[in-house]
Amino acid sequence: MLFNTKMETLPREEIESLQLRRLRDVCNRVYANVPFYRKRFDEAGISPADIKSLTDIKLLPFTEKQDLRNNYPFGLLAVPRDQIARLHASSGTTGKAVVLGYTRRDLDNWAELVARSLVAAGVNSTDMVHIAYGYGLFTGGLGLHDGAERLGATVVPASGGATKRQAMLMRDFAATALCCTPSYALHLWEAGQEIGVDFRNLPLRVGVFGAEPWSEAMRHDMEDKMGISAMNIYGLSEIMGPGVAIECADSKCGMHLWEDMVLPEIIDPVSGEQLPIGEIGELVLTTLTKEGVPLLRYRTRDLTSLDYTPCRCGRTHVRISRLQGRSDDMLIIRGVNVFPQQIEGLIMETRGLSPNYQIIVDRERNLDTLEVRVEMDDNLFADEIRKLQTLERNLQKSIKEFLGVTAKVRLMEPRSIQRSEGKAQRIVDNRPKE
Ligand code: DLL
Repeated sequence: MLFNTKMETLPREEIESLQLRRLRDVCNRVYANVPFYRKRFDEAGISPADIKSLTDIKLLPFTEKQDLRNNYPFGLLAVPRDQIARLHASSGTTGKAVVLGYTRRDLDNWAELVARSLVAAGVNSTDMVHIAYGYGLFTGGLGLHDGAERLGATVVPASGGATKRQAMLMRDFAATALCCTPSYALHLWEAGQEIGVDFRNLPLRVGVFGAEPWSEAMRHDMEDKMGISAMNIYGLSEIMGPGVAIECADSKCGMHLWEDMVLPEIIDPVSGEQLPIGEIGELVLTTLTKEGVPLLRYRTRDLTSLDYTPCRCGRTHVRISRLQGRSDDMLIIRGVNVFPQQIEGLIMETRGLSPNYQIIVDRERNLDTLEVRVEMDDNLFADEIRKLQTLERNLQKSIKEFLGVTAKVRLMEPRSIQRSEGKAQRIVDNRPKE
C-alpha cells in the first residue's frame, strides 16, 4: 500500500528534474530572504543562478547546527514571523536550543511525509495508533500525530510518562500501532508485564520506532517480546522532524528518504567531499520545499550510506542504511573508535541480559576507562554467582575481541538502570572536557 502513489513511485529522471527545479527555487528564496545565506553565497563568490544541475550542489555552503544556534531564535527565517504557524525546538545535550519555524504549508508537507511513512511501515486508516513520543517542543509527538491524522487513523496522543497507565490504555483501546522511541517501547512493555498486560495478547501489530540509535539485534528482541513488526523511522528537527525516512514493510532493509522534499548527500566528515554511492559517511540534507527555515546542505552528523537499487515495494526513493551512530556519539577510548550500538549488538547476543544498559566513560590516571553496566533478566538474576561472573567475563571478552577495547562489565539487578521517557541516555562520559 502507498499513500501518495504518484510521488512515491516517481521515475528517477522525474525525481531529479523536480529536485533541480526545487533546489534552484530554494537557493533563490534563501538568497533573497536570509541575510546569513546571502553572506555565505557572496563569500563563496556564487549566486543562485550558478546552480544549473544537481551536481552543482557541491558549490553551495554547508549549514551546521552552530549556525542555527548563532542565529537563535529567528535569524534563519525565510518568511516574515507572522507567517510562521508553529515553532519546535531541539535542546540537544549541550549548548543553546535550536528553534525551527514552520509555515502552514510546511506543516502540511510534514503531515504528508509522516502519513507516507506510516503507510510504508504497514499502518493504515483503520489502525488505533498509540503515540508515546513526547508532545511539546520535541517534534516526535506532534509530528507523528499530524501524520497519523492525515492518514485517517484513530490517534491516541499519550505522550511520555505515566507508563503503567499507558500500558493499560493500550490494552483497553486495543492499540494496533505503537509510536515511540525503542527504549520507551521496552519500558512500556516492562510496565505492561508488571500489571499483567502482555503485548503479545494485544492486537498490536506495528511499532514505529526512532529518534535514537538502535540495533538490528534490538529489533529482533522487540519483535519477539512484543509480537509486532518493529520499523525504523528517521528524522531530525532541523529538517522537519520524524518522517524524513522510513523502512518499508516489504523489504525492511534501509529507510526510504522522501527525495521530492529532501535532497541527500553523503560526505566524508573530515574533508567535506562527497563520497561514492554506497559508502558510509555523514548524511547531509537540503530541504527542497521548506518555507519557514529552509536549510542548504545541513550536516546531520549521522553516519549512513545511500542505496539507489530498486526496492520490491515499488517506491523509487533512495534508501539510507540503519544509522551507524552520530559522529559526535563516537567514543574514542584510548584511541579506539567505539559506537554505543556496537556494544548494544554484543549485549543482545548474550543470553540472560536485558536491553537496558549504560556505558560509563571515565579517566583514571590519564587513561580512559570504559564500563558497561547491563541489567540481567529475572531468570539470570536468580542464578548462581559463579555463573554471573562467567557471563561478565564472556561479554568482556567479546567486547575486547570485536571492538578492540578493554571494558569492565558490571551486571546489574533487573530494573536498576534508570528508564527514560524519551531518548535513552546510554552514555555517561565523566572525562574532563578538553
Ligand atoms: O528525534 C525526530 C524524530 C522523532 C525522529 C521521532 C524519529 C522519531 P531530534 O530530536 O532533532 O529529532 O534528533 C535528531 O536523532 O540526527 C539522529 O542522530 C537521531 N535519530 C533520529 N531517528 C533515528 C533513528 C528527532 N531511526 C537525531 N536511528 C538525528 C538512529 C536516529 N538515530
